[in-house]
Amino acid sequence: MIKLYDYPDCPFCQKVRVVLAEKDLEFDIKPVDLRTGEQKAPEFLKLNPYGKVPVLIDEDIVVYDSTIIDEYLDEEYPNPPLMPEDSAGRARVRLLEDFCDNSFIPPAGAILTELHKPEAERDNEKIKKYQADVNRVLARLEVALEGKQYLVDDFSLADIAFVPRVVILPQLGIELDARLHNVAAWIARLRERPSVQSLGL
Ligand SMILES: N[C@@H](CCC(=O)N[C@@H](CS)C(=O)NCC(=O)O)C(=O)O
Repeated sequence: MIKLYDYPDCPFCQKVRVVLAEKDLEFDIKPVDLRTGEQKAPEFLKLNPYGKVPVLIDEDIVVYDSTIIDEYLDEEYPNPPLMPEDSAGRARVRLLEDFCDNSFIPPAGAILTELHKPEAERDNEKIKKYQADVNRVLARLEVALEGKQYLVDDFSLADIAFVPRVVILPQLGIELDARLHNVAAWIARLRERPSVQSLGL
């Protein structure tokens, strides 16, 4: 049985859970309490020297880093495929996953960190700056989605990378710009998928 070392609110763990659900794979959740620093315990560092979740164990294979885990799962359990068949398409997926990790997840996470603080301690200027960063990413996705249902060919790991934060835009205090029709339709399409619904976001 596959084991997933997981923290419920972690967007990287959520990415992996969507892939497991898409492939209808059974797995055991091993909760790691990031608040008590369990991820830096010697036993956990043996699994992932970076001391971060997610970590996936499949029989005797230990894989960490959500993007690498998702590709591992797609190769090991190819149905349904979540990567294009051609290398150019796969490169486009990887570029978008990298863009998501570098430009989307950090400002979205920073907004949540501020919003979790008591109101008097929040830095509203910071929140506005990070919301502007998120909106810039959404504008770029609008262009990438022109004439398409999903970011690269069929539903893929590129879409999954964005799922955890794109489905909680209202919680980030972001109202989607009415001009972003492609993004709005794409989010609605993502929300229809049982794998995305299984996150309970
Ligand atoms: N690049 C990694 C990032 C994983 C990551 O940053 N996980 C966070 C939780 S969302 C973590 O474990 N943080 C604990 C720490 O850094 O101590 C991935 O994609 O899996």
